[in-house]
Amino acid sequence: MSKALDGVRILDFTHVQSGPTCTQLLAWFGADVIKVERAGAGDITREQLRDIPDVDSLYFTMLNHNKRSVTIDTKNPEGKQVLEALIQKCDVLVENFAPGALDRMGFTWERIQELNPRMIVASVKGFGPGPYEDCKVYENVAQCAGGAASTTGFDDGPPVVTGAQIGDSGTGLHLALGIVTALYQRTHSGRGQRVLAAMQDGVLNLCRVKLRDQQRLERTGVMKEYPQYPNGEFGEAVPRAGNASGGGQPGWILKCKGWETDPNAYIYFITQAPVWAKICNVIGKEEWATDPNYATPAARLPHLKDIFAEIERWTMTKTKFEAMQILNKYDIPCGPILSMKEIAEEPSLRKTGTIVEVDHPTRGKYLTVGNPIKLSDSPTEVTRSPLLGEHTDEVMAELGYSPEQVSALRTAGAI
Ligand code: CAO
Repeated sequence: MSKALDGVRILDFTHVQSGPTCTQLLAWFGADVIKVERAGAGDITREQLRDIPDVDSLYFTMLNHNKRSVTIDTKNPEGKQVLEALIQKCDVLVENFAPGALDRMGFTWERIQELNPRMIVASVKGFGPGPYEDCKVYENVAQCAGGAASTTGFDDGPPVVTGAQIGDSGTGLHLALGIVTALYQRTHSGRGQRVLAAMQDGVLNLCRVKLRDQQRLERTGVMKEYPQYPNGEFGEAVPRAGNASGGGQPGWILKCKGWETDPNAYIYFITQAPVWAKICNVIGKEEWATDPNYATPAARLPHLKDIFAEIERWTMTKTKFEAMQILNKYDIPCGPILSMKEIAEEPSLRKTGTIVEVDHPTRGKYLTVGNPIKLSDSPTEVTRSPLLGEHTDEVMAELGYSPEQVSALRTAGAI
């Protein structure tokens, strides 16, 4: 079956996490992704957090599926020529080097345009234009600068970063959308363009509701769905909301049976207004359904802490899965806190290809997260990440280099 991005060639100049997430998605949609790596070393993540000596790390293998790898020294004059040939042949160049690195290599936007006016040049940077534009940035820096950390955690503790890689993988996703949008525009404009996804912007986009709350706070001085209400103080900025779900549907994480020994024996429980009477029935507080202090969402807001304490008395008598089963019968929104172990072993995620087992020549079998976006006409088949330089000869031949030329370039250290 054909793939959505069949025929699209990507010159993948990405490393670490943000850029590789983006190009991996494009590869899963069918693009031919040619990853250019530094000869001898490659993407630094190949050797980071290794669990098997001398074998590409899971960090690398899980971010670089379905790609080809070529090694080119882009600071070597002959290596530069190979890169120029690739620029002429590809549709998109994706990079996430530190600011200015591509220019220092000699590949300014103007130079790339000269080589290939249809080329789309897509970049992840830490910050957009402004005071921090020259800074190098990693995941947690972006979470802090994008507003996530100041709004995550509990009121009486420090800012907290989240396990979800919203700075790296989140920005990679944003960039992928920018690239396919630019490819679409090129179908009628005939021109390439630059696509920039700054990590601070990507995180802030995902924290949109917190900027909403900042303005609500400034107008009213209080936000009733926050745990700071009714007893705590609100300051000038959006506070950390703990596990509150916000919106009109208050929620919290509650202990379940076994919580004393299992750090994940918890459930997320939402007191959705339309099912309030059912919640009261399930937890044995039928009187709350008609009590004016509890019957309406507005009346409940000052009592949320007590309400969740009461619900927790019930959830603590059930495992998280038993509680899920009972609550779902009544359409009460809730979700178990799943550990990574439970997720890895979940048969339904294996069935949909969201968790995939991949075989690798030096590592053997390992689990990875497959394509989370399912297209009915463009199925994803996850194939292993390439070994360093595995496809150099193949790609050089496609670029028109003879075996003798390839061998000479190798001797010169260009590839
Ligand atoms: N051949 C020769 N040189 C190469 C090369 C190749 N194939 N590929 C890269 N290089 C060179 C670059 O030209 C650059 O050289 P100069 O500094 O002399 O210009 C150098 O390698 C290193 O690039 P870098 O500065 O991007 O790498 P770093 O490890 O110092 O920084 C990072 C890493 C991630 C902080 C930085 O790349 C960055 O800020 N990127 C943008 C934001 C981003 O994506 N962050 C997320 C990272 S995932 O957590």
